[in-house]
Amino acid sequence: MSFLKKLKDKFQATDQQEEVSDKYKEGLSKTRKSFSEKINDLVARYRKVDEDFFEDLEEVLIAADVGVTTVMELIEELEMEVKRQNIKDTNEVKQVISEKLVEIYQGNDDGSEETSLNIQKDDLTVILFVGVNGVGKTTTIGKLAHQLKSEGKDVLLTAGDTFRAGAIEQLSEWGKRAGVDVIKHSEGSDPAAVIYDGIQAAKSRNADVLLCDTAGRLQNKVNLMNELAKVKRVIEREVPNAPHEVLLVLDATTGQNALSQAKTFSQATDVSGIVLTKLDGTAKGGIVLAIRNELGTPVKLVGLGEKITDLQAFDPNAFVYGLFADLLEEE
Ligand SMILES: Nc1nc2c(ncn2[C@@H]2O[C@H](COP(=O)(O)OP(=O)(O)OP(=O)(O)O)[C@@H](O)[C@H]2O)c(=O)[nH]1
Ligand SMILES: [Mg+2]
Repeated sequence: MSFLKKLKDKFQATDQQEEVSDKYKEGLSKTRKSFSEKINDLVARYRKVDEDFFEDLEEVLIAADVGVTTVMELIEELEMEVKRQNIKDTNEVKQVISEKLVEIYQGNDDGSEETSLNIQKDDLTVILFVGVNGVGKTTTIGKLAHQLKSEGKDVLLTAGDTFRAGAIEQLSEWGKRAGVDVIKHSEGSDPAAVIYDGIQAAKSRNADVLLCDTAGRLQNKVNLMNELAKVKRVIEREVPNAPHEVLLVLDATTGQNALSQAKTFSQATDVSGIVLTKLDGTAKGGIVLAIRNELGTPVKLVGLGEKITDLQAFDPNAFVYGLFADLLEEE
């Protein structure tokens, strides 16, 4: 059975799986449309798999923001695989591309272990969200709070962005929507002190998860990085082995710029995972692969829309299925 057919079967096996793949399909519709149009166009133009075909394929992948380094690797592997399987027909290459995309993402293991959030079973889990302004930190916290709460977890939020006017209010609004409490101080107060209070509140209430919002912009970048380091030290001091996750939020619509943000933040703080937001807003969803492959940091969550339910645990298979779903219908 072909790889894509296997994916299709997997995502139609249960209602739950189908719901996940529908979310991905919907969120990735812009990328899929542009991607499958181009791939179909390629396959129609080239009957034979030759060097020119690969050159054009390279361009399609680069245009989808897969990232030059990743594309080079991918093309090289595709060429080898095509030779190994003695593939002549360009139509058959679609299968190999989809298979290799999942492989590139997962490396050698099945990848499921490292994409899941490090949530403690019996103790408090502290998750710190970092990222430049406007990428979707606060929104993601609201969505995740909703998700964790619906799994029966006791969730608390803390408003560590005391810099931007309206930031505390915005988090409070998300707290209301998700039905969870928010620990906050007034605008302009010390973020580390708010986070400290959040931790004490979480401990005294026996909360399961504390989600910490932070500012995306301060007077300058050095201040921001220093502040994040300070906040992190407070968390480390107050809760053993915390923060359990430092999630760097990146906006998929900013393309390769997201990669350079990731490098800056990784230098200042140990980023344990990436949240890639606004995948629904771009035709260049290939950035997921570039991030995974070039930074080596796992993408743990993806934002596929603005609604409270539009956050998904990252699943490379669902992602690739979301990209190729149209090509599959035509077979
Ligand atoms: N389409 C779409 N929009 C999103 C997604 N995630 C966040 N947004 C939007 O992005 C905008 C910025 O989101 P915020 O959550 O305020 O971003 P932030 O990182 O907290 O920004 P600062 O507080 O300024 O640092 C909002 O309009 C959100 O609705 C997503 O997955 N898809
Ligand atoms: Mg915010």
